[in-house]
Formats: sequence, structure tokens, C-alpha cells
Amino acid sequence: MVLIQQLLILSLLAAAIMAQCPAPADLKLNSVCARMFEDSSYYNDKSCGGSYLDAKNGDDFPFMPLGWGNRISSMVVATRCEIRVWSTAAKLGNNRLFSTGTYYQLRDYAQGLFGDWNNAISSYYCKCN
Ligand SMILES: [Ca+2]
Repeated sequence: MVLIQQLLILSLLAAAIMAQCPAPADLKLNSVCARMFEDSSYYNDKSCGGSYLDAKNGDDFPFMPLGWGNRISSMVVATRCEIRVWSTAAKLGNNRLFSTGTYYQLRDYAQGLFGDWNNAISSYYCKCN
């Protein structure tokens, strides 16, 4: 019985280590509105890779921080927060609101008729309640 419990704990630990995307509640605890990652993966537990950019509550960026334009591929939005993103700088082009949750692959989210949101975010506004 003890052995089974230990194995269970070990496998839970392994799962926690493998899962790269932070939990929306953990971001909230750290005063992050949304965490945006440069990479994604078709394996959910390998998504949220590469460098990341944190948006704080109230962050309003019509122009992306240097080097971040058209680069974000996965994202986690904190509990009771939401982020609106635009496909063109200066809040032009298409826009979409992402509410609390984990977005493993932004390529899965349609933008306009034929596009998606992978490597497409060019402006953002993040806010929490
Ligand atoms: Ca990318």
C-alpha cells in the first residue's frame, strides 16, 4: 500500500515537472495577468516553451515590447483576467479576447477567414478583476 502511494506521488511529481504551462491560479498569485510564450507544441505538456513575456494588470501595449512582435505561440491567462490582442500594431487588424485559461497552441484559434493567432499578436491590453 505504501509502495503504491509512493509510486502515485512520484508519478504526480513527474507530471508536475513535465507540465510547462503555469496554472492560471499560480499566475494570479504572482500578479501576472497573462504569460505569453514564444513556442508551442502539439504535446500539451511540452507547450509554453522558450522565452516568455508577462503582461501585468492594466498593461496596454499598442506596440509590442522590442522583439516580441509576431512571436507569441502559446499563452496562459490568469484567473479573473482577460487579454485582448490585435493582429497589427497600433491595435489594428483583427482582434480577439482571450479569457482565463491555457492556450496551448495559438494556431488553433482562428483569426479572420484563413489565419490563426500563431506568431500574430502585435498589440495587447490585459486586465484583471
Ligand atoms: Ca513563436
